[in-house]
Amino acid sequence: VARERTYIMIKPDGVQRGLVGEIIARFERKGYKMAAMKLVKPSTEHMEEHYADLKDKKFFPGLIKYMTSGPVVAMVWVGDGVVAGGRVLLGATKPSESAPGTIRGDLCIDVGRNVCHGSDAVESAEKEIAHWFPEGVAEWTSHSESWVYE
Ligand code: DAT
Ligand code: MG
Repeated sequence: VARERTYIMIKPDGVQRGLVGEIIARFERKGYKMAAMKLVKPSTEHMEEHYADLKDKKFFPGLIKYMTSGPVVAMVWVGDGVVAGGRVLLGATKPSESAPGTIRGDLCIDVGRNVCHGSDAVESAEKEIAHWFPEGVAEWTSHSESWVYE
């Protein structure tokens, strides 16, 4: 399994509901390494670009309105297989289908308020990281490295 980076974003409902620490804690305790984090209130244009693949969906206008309704926490996490592994921590898109124990399964009810985003592939992750962190991300070695990986 290759070392990867993924883009994780706590959505405005996650910030408003005080779930920032809870969500970050789940990525930390899994063993993933944080490489970037910032609180931002994104513009409509910036969010439309992030979700460009969904622009023809009927829920797109509502999605953009929701996602620009308050600040989000933008993050980059690093680890072996972190793109798929991050999606496992998130759970299924629809909270009604997300397993208990996952972020969405435990913390939300409505697909239109599903608290957290995670990239769906290595390629989209790299695109999203460039979109949200044009300034680049931190390079650092975690002291846990040899305790998380063989
Ligand atoms: P995911 O966020 O799991 O990658 P996605 O990329 O298909 O899912 O959709 C992006 C977001 O759009 C999703 O987190 C919530 C919203 N969304 C998806 N399907 C929806 C639907 N049927 N009704 C309302 N919002 C929806
Ligand atoms: Mg998606």
